[in-house]
Formats: sequence, structure tokens, C-alpha cells
Amino acid sequence: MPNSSTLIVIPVFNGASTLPRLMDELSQAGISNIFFVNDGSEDDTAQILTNNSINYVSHTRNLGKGAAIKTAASWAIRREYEWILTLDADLQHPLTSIPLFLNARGDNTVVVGSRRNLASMPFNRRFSNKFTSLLLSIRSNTLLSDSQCGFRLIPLKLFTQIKFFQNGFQFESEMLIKAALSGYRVDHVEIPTIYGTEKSAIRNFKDTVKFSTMYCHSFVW
Ligand SMILES: Nc1nc2c(ncn2[C@@H]2O[C@H](COP(=O)(O)OP(=O)(O)OP(=O)(O)O)[C@@H](O)[C@H]2O)c(=O)[nH]1
Ligand SMILES: [Mg+2]
Repeated sequence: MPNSSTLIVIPVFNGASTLPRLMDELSQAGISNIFFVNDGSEDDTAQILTNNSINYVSHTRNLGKGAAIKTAASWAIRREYEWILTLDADLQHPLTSIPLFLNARGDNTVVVGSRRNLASMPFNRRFSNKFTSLLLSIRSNTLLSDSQCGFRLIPLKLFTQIKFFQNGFQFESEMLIKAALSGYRVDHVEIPTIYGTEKSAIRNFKDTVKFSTMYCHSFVW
């Protein structure tokens, strides 16, 4: 499983309903290089992380998933990791897929999970995923098959070379455009599509407006 150069990063906002099972799975898989960012959760997230003796920091208020990933990247850079592997706290990213990402590591490569069989994905998420992936592929001149997937292996030098302005979910799109336009490869590894009863934190209207603003802005970066 993860070796010492790669830190598993899990941003979490109000994750108390899925965290206990995720903790069990991490411990069963023998994964210990883990760092959580508790992004101003209002539920028992911090308590659960403390009880499980997990490395984590808390934002005092909710700053967004992108801000949480940037916090984790700074933490990892200070400890001389070379890559972070981000995954979601809502059990949609199976730990059994981790070796695929580790095997695909490269100095100048971002590896993104790609869900091919989208039958179990809710229709609105399927539509927004395909639409944003098309727009981002055009903008970055790179084939991005699942641009909204948060299961990603990122070389940490990307964060030292490029400044990222987005703090919410749009960070994940900004990161792909900037990485591709800066000469990074974007590779994909196939992961299963998993949807349960978890509640999405994505707000359709608000996040569509934010994505559109970020996309237009990207032409003047
Ligand atoms: N740090 C941080 N993480 C968040 C925030 N909102 C969601 N997350 C985390 O980001 C991950 C993905 O959030 P989701 O709401 O499931 O987004 P998604 O997986 O793209 O959307 P779905 O396809 O609907 O599940 C989860 O692990 C959440 O805990 C936030 O405001 N801050
Ligand atoms: Mg999710």
C-alpha cells in the first residue's frame, strides 16, 4: 500500500455518517499515511478523527474542498512527501483502487480516477460530469474523461509551481486546466462508480455558476 513518498489526503465536511466505516476500511487495509482535513464540520467529524488517533487539521470554518486540499498539500510538502492521493470521505472511492494510482505515479503526471460505467450515477451528476469534462477537455487540449472525480494522485511540485485560486469544488477543474496547460500529463485509471445514500455537498445552481465563472476566467489566466 502507500509508500512513504505518498500521503493519502481526505478532505471532509460533515462526514460523521461515513467516517466510522472509512476508518475501519483504512485500518483493515493497513493504510497509515493518512491526513484528513476537517473543513469546519458541524457534526462529530473532529471527535471521530481524534478518537481514531488520525493525523488531521481542522479549519475553524468551512472554506471548501479546494482550500482543504491546499491545506493538506502544504502539510505534505513540509514533511517532504512527493505526491498526495486525494480521495473522498463518502465511501465512493474504494481503497482497493489505490495501487492503480500508485503504479501510475510519474514526476509530471496527474492521475485521475475515471468512472466508465455511469449507470448508477444520478442523472444530474452524469450530465454535469460529461458536460464539464467536455468543456475542460477543450480548454486544456487534453482528454479528460471524468473531470469531477476527486480520486486523484497529484505531484506536490505542482503546488509549488502553480498558484491555485479556487477554494471550492472548482479547484478540481482549475487544477486540471492549469496542470495540462503547464505540460503535465493527465492519466486516468478506471475506478468503479459507487453511489449509496450519501448526501452530495454539491449545490447544482451555485456550483454551476461558480464553474462557469472559473471557466470564463481561465481564458485570461
Ligand atoms: N473540505 C471540504 N470537503 C468537502 C466539502 N464538501 C464536500 N467535501 C468532501 O468532498 C468529498 C466529495 O463531496 P461530494 O459532495 O460527495 O461531491 P461529489 O462526490 O463530487 O458529488 P457526488 O457525485 O454527488 O457524490 C466528500 O469527501 C466530502 O466530505 C467542503 O466544503 N469542504
Ligand atoms: Mg461524493
